[in-house]
Amino acid sequence: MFNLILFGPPGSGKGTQSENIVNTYNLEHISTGELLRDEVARHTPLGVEAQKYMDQGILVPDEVVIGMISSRIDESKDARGFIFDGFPRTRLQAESLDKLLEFKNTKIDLVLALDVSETELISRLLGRGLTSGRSDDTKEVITKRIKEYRAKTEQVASYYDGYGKLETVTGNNSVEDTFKLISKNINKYLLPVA
Ligand code: B4P
Repeated sequence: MFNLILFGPPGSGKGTQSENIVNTYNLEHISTGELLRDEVARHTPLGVEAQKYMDQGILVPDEVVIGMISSRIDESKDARGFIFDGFPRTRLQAESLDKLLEFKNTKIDLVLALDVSETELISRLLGRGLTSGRSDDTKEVITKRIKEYRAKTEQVASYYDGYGKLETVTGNNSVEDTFKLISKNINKYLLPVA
């Protein structure tokens, strides 16, 4: 099993690149953003709670997200591996994920961090906001999300760097060029299926 964390600020292209990785390496994609948006759309109690945070651009409480991840992993027992997209976003989430995977006799192999300038992030998210209908893609909320990232999420990179698992790639260029850099790193662990 090969487990990858795709890491980076809001709008760095985690969701976009996850699609390419799934198609090339046949890994199971787990996006906490998508899981939460699905709960919101279905008006579940978890979704109603999560929406309050997401609409303001702040992180949903750790315990909500961690419980959700555990059940999602259990749904795909025969997976070749997982891509964790947008998770972990706090040090506590990272420690919990490590414990959870250890319990399931597996581990994180690689953390790929997408490095993108702040001007580019804002421009991409504002662009997406024109069509996405997402309540968190407005100027005010985007600024708040980037602030949350700097305050709570950035430290997750140094946590994994401490275990020698972190690789940083530039994500400022085109989707195709960024994917080439990502593939170069994944190929050291896993061969493409197609
Ligand atoms: P997420 O859904 O994870 O959203 P994101 O960070 O905005 O997206 P991403 O980096 O995947 O960008 P994308 O590929 O879409 O989180 C949303 C909210 O959910 C959070 O604010 C938080 O409240 C909550 N949440 C999620 N996970 C949580 C957790 N673990 N704990 C607590 N709360 C949590 O790309 C963005 C845009 O850029 C797209 O329009 C795309 O087309 C474009 N783009 C991508 N790559 C490009 C490139 N190379 N060139 C040009 N454009 C590009």
